[in-house]
Amino acid sequence: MSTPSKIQLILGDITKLPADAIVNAANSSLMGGGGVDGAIHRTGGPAILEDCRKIVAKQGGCKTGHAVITTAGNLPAKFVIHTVGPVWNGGHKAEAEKLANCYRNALQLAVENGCKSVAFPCISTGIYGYPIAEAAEVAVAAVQSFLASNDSIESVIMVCFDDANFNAISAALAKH
Ligand code: AR6
Repeated sequence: MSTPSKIQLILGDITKLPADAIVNAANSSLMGGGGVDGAIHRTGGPAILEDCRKIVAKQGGCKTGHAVITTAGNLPAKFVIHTVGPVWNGGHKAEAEKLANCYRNALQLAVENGCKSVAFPCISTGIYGYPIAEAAEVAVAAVQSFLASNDSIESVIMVCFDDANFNAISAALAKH
C-alpha cells in the first residue's frame, strides 16, 4: 500500500528546513559545487566539507546513485545525506534507474541513522539536465515505493526551487 500522505511538497530553499536530514544533489567528488550543493556547503559551513573529506579518504568519493551522510553543520537539519544523481544523457544510459537509486539509498541511509523526516531537492534537474517531468515521475515512484515497504520514515518533503519542478512533482503525486 502506498502512503501518499507522508509526502509533502513545498516551494522553497532546502537549506532552511529543520528536517532530520536534508538530501544534497552532490557530485562524485563530494567536494562541493554549484546549485543546491553550493547552497548547502555555503550555508552549512566548513564542517560538512570536513566530513566529506573523511569519507573520500575512506572510500574515494560517492558513485552515481549511492549516498553518504555527514553532519549538517550550521544548518537547521541534523544531517546532510549526499547523493549523486545521473547526468542526463538522452535516457538510454539507465538514468531512471540511477535516479531512483538516489532516492532509495538516501532514504535507507536516513532510516539507518534514525531520521524520521527527510527533505529532498529535485535531484539531477539542474546542472545535470534531467527533464523535469520525467525526473518527477521517478522521484515520486521511488519515494512512494520506499515508504510502502518501510514504516520508520514519517515525513518526506519534496523541496522545489522553481514552479516548473513544483508543478511536475504535484502532477506526479496526483497520478500515483
Ligand atoms: N533548495 C532547493 N532546491 C534547490 C536549491 C535550494 N537552495 N538550489 C537549487 N535547487 P542542481 P543536479 C534545485 O543543479 O542537477 C552541482 O554543481 C535546482 O533548481 O543543484 O543534480 C553538484 O556539485 C534543481 O531543481 O543539481 C553537481 O556537480 C535541483 O535543485 C551538480 O550540480 C537540482 O539542481 C548536480 O546537478
